[in-house]
Amino acid sequence: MTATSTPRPAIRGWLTEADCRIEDLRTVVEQATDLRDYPNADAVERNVLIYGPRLLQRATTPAGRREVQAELASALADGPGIVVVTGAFGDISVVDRATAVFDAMIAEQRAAGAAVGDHFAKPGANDRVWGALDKFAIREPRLFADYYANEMIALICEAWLGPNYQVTSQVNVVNPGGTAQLAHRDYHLGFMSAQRASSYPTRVHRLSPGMTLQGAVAHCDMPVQTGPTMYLPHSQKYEPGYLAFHQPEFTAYFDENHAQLPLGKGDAAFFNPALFHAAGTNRSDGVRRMANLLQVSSAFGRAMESVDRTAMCEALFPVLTGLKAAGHPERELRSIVAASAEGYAFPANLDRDQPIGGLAPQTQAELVWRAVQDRWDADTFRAELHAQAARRGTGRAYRRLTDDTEVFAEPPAQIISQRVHDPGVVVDHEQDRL
Ligand SMILES: O=C(O)CCC(=O)C(=O)O
Ligand SMILES: [Fe+2]
Repeated sequence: MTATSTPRPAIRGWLTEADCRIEDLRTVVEQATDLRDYPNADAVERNVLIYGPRLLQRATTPAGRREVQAELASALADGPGIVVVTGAFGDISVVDRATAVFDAMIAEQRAAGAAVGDHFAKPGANDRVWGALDKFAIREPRLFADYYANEMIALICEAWLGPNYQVTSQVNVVNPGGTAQLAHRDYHLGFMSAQRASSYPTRVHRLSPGMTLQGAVAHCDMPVQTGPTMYLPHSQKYEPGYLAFHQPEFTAYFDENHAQLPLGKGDAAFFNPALFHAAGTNRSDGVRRMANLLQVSSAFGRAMESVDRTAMCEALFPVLTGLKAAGHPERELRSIVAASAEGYAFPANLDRDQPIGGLAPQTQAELVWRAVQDRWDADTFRAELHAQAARRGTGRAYRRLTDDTEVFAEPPAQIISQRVHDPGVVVDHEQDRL
């Protein structure tokens, strides 16, 4: 792989809509992706890099893992901005069973008459499950664990975002007859009007794509007539793109020049959120085109969706202890924890959660991991988990959570030591319950 060291042009304060020129986009995107720059890729199709299970074999040593991660990150930043991973899910039955769970959620949404809105599609074109990460974990923790034990997801999330990334998931079903979305970029700056995006300085336009990674897992075979996602390779490098994608001239260019690759069930695509893309039109005869969209956020960023990670950890704990007892590989267990627990210590309430003996308070993921390793019983884990969540909360949330008698039934060591740090906060409860 050739390292590109071309200096980027100096950052000019703010972008305006007048900076959006179609010739500049053409210069950026009308280039060929060269397979020789990506030694771990299997092919280039329509300018998109195709990887396969060989990637994981190469990643079994720490040095090999870093090598493939560096290649993936380079493909996402400086290359086409999109990689397809064939066979990302080796066990298709896991995908099928997850599909059944998502279908049940959609049926319930419909039965409840919930109007599930969408951002880039016409009303009725598709079915959407927002917040599908915690809904899935709480409903089917064992299956969730099988799904998110996936090492390919962990490999690429870590490649782009580093550790402690925050997974969120939104299921998107394009129904037969559903028409294509408009070309767009994704969260953060893609989820606002051009006018609003132009109020953020240029350096923030460069920052936004580094804060999330987009993924899509195919839950059915997706030949082109079913409307797999359309992409404009290399478009993530077009600087005014967050303003440009709203303009009809750019939409027209996308419509004429996009790549649309068929996917097999269990394949996945991962792309830079600044890549121009859109769900396709479903011209099939009855295939409900389902993708599980993974929007994964940096530990340092704000994710688009709020996720009840405490409830997820509670639901997943017995599953994790069971898998550990059955001798499951540690890397898979770590992938499950990474996809569910909060991995970052901040924002913290440092009055209550003082990082004594370190730089940061214990994270939720560290707590889960310790509990699994040390075989805590479920009650102890639950009490510690909620006590930690309460400490992170605001004063009012802390009081509300600690009012829960169950949390206080067996006060764990950390709650007691917490009183030493900040006795005032819970003194009433101490009298009542201890
Ligand atoms: O479902 C797809 O193919 C992509 C959907 C998408 O890009 C979005 O909803 O932001
Ligand atoms: Fe999108």
